[in-house]
Amino acid sequence: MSEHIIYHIADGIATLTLNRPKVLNAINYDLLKELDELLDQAAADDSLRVLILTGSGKAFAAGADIAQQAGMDQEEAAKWGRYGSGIFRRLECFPIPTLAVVNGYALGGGCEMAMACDLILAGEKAKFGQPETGLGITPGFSGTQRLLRRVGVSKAKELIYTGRMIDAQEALQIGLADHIYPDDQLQTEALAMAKKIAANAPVAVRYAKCAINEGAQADIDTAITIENKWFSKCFATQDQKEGMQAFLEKRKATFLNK
Ligand code: CO8
Repeated sequence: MSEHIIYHIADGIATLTLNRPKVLNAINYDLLKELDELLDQAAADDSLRVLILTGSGKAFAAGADIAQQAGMDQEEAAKWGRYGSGIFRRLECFPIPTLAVVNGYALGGGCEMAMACDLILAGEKAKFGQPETGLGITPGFSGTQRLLRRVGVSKAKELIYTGRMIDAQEALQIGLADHIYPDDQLQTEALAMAKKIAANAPVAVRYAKCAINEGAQADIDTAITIENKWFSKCFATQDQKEGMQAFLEKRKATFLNK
């Protein structure tokens, strides 16, 4: 039974809602542990096509729990940073697509969690930032590394040095957020996108994620070879046969996830 995260499944879409609204969903050890366990559960569920991560109340997550970190020594901080980074890396490599649905503040560890998802869909009132330098620390859940990969080195440096909070519009403009929707339509639009993804061949979607994630870490020649591996593997699936046959027969494909 989860205490800090609400887990809901419908139509092949799992929604994880961070649920510590009184502290703006601040990320503590128990919440991360629950996230890890729920990822185990979701990974074992063959019926799932998309995973959505969102927050309850007025925040996605306003960062790691400052009260829990305040008394840490260097060794404890290293351990805590590795723990969070490990779970966020797991999220980044999660086999099915992940959508961060940012309904409010995504600060510090909250922004880092959103960046570990494939796409960031923001409500109009969403606010992003890495305010850690104002607390006397650097980002510690891989934010220095993922922010620079999303927005470029100098913009990442500016945001981290100043700790400046940015609104959804600016996040979209610099490539941190991928879409903005009116706040009251955010969850509906996110579900609509998840359903669109879920309607495509599940194996092909998973392989596409593998190709992009693996290729993003490689030089272009290696990356092209990586793509060829995943592309050709699709031709060993029934869904490739079905997808192409359905096109030729002018009917809707029925994918079997194999
Ligand atoms: N941790 C703990 N509690 C928090 C956090 C947080 N990150 N954010 C908000 N809260 C609590 C507040 O203390 C407050 O509690 P209480 O009601 O008991 O006083 C409650 O949530 C509501 O917050 P506010 O009253 O402050 O709400 P406002 O609407 O006035 O302000 C803000 C909203 C601007 C979001 C403000 O709460 C804020 O600045 N929060 C902190 C943001 C921040 O600095 N985040 C970074 C945290 S550090 C981090 O994420 C590092 C990640 C890597 C860790 C690895 C280390 C090794």
